[in-house]
Amino acid sequence: MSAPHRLDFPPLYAILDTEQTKGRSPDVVLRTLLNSDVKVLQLRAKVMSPREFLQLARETRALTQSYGCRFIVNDRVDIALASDADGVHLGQEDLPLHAARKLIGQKIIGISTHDLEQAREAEHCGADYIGFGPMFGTTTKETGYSTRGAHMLREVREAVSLPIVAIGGITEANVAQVWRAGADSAAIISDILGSDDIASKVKRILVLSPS
Ligand code: TZP
Ligand code: MG
Repeated sequence: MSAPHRLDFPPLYAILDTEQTKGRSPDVVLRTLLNSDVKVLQLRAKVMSPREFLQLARETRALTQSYGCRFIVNDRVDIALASDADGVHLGQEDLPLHAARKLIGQKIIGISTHDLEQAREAEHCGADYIGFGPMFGTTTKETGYSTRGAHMLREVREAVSLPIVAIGGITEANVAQVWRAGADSAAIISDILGSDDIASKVKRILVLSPS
């Protein structure tokens, strides 16, 4: 089974990781990202209670909607549904795609992939997009995989027609490589959230983008 239509992804896939904001409130960071023309945003909250995560997801839903920004919840189908997010992003150890699809219906499901086989499987099982990485070295997440690099991304690009969101160690300095290798979108956490001036950082990245 494959997804009915191919989603259009903007060049930058922003991730609001509540652990990576350098002490700034998620709300302030969210508003900055939205004012910087971010058009798809994932909320990643690894240490919040489900209740806090849901509260933040509801606030994020309201604000992203008013900016015309797509909103994806990381890991949690229940929170994606309860906050009326546009979709959910699932890793290889999260709820399997077929189970998530039963629950979430036509909403977006993105699947993290790390090799060709996982990418093909995600496409075959009806994912709406895949994440692929880690592209480069990252300390934000212990992925258990060596860096994939532009060469592997190109192979995946040739093998699947789903939108690809590249992730892991992507920065202003290497993001162009990722787009050139065929990623529809680049997901970036630390290079953006670690910046003292998030708005300028996002603008500089978007200026580099092909579209
Ligand atoms: N999944 C694969 S690598 C990664 C995730 C969530 C971390 C990306 O963070 P950064 O800081 O952009 O390398
Ligand atoms: Mg996950």
